[in-house]
Amino acid sequence: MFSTRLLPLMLLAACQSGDISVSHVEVDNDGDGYTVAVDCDDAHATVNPDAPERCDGADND
Ligand SMILES: [Ca+2]
Ligand SMILES: [Ca+2]
Repeated sequence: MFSTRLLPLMLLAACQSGDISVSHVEVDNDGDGYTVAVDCDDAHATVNPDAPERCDGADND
């Protein structure tokens, strides 16, 4: 009975740590620390939600 009570917890832990199928929103293509879910330009590391807005015509934040 000990193992049957632990099994759901083990499956849950495995799902959280090893499932990469749900991680497309967690991909950080430019490596700036912001995933595609929050990074408005995931092709440029200088563009992220914490980047200062600069007068260069680009939307830096
Ligand atoms: Ca990024
Ligand atoms: Ca970016």
